[in-house]
Amino acid sequence: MNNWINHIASSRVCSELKSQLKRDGYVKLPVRFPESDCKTVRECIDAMESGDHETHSMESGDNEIHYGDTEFRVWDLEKKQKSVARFQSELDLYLSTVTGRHPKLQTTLGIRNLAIPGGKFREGRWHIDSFMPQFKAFCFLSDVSDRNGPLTLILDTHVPRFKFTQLIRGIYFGISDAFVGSRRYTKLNDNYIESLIANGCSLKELTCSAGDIFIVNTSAIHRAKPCEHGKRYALTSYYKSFF
Ligand SMILES: O=C(O)CCC(=O)C(=O)O
Ligand SMILES: [Fe+2]
Repeated sequence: MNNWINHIASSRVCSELKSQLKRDGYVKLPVRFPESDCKTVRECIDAMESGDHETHSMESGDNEIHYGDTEFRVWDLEKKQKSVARFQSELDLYLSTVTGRHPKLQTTLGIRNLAIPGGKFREGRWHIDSFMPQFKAFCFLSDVSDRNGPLTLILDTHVPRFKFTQLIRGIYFGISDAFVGSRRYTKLNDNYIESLIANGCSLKELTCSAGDIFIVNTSAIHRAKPCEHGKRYALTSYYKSFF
């Protein structure tokens, strides 16, 4: 066990974490997932992808592949892999202590991104997960540089004023959503993102070391930056609203 609970020092730390999340739309936790566990889970995700489920006592199914073969996703990993189950119960306990609430986990996604073939699959990645605040924990299982696909946020796009302005401009929802069967905000136009940047919005790439954990309000505009080199592995914990 990592005994993260011992790290929850004071109510001062808890309120700093909460106010950073509110202000910036993300916060890095002062606890980490140990490297030996990161390695076990990386190997597990690789084994799932190659169909070697027996070795890692995994079930098949629940897997997805996107962007050619470069993004592999496995859902409900907390139900299938012991280190992930332990990670998730410690994280839940940690977050309930920090927030004073009981964040309800929906699922833990394991994800692996490989370098994209030259020029392909770069566009159409920016989105928000929901209009209302939504919180996810991202635990990166490998070092993340600006070249292997950092989670990237557009700062200050989680604040209500920004969101309502985009709502009124018809950026997030459109009448056609009803016919198309998906919301406009699930795929934002790359030219729109460029116009935000030209108007002074800043990007924040969450580069980090293996084992680092972030809580992110994914109602901010974000994407996984296309991976140019190497690989990136992460666990993503989906929560019902908290904080
Ligand atoms: O994997 C990532 O870096 C981000 C993916 C994403 O958009 C999400 O989990 O909401
Ligand atoms: Fe997302």
